[in-house]
Amino acid sequence: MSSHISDGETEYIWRYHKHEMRENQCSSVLSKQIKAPLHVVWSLVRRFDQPQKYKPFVQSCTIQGDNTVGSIREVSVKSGLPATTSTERLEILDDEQHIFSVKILGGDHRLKNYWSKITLHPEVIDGRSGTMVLESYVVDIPEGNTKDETRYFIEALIKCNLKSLADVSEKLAFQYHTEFLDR
Ligand code: A8S
Repeated sequence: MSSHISDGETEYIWRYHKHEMRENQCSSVLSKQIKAPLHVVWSLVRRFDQPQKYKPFVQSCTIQGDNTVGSIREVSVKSGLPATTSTERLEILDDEQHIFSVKILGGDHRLKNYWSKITLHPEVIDGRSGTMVLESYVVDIPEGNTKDETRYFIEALIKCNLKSLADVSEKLAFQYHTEFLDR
């Protein structure tokens, strides 16, 4: 977790990112500040059918369902990773409170019972509307691995996803802004 966690953030974490955890599981919470309005970031996060819009490791995605809770997606990841596919179900899509949650059901990878949650929170950054993203997960510690190794692996992937979410959102926000000025 980043070191500049404010009291407000701590409250959000407790409210939205409290996971029930079993003995053989681990979890953590990561945060990312994005210099783009919340609606721009949310437009990317909420698209359960298109994780490739910002996740750098996703090759393609096919969905069964209509992007509502209970829909299932089959994600193909790029080569070079210790997996090729992942089957995932949409658990929460809250357009009012900006909560998005996905559970991994299966796939040829080692993340069993992976459950993730993303929440967005409006924030003013340098006098402009920005967004604080919090992402948390809980997962089984794979046999033969330690808690620290599991955390390190997953946090590395989530950090890449959040960095890319920030880049894509900031680019989109800039485009909207210049289109508006050009009119
Ligand atoms: C996400 C988070 C994770 C995705 C992991 C942790 C994954 O897609 C990748 C490699 C794996 O070994 C597991 O929200 C899996 O994307 C990139 C295929 C699930």
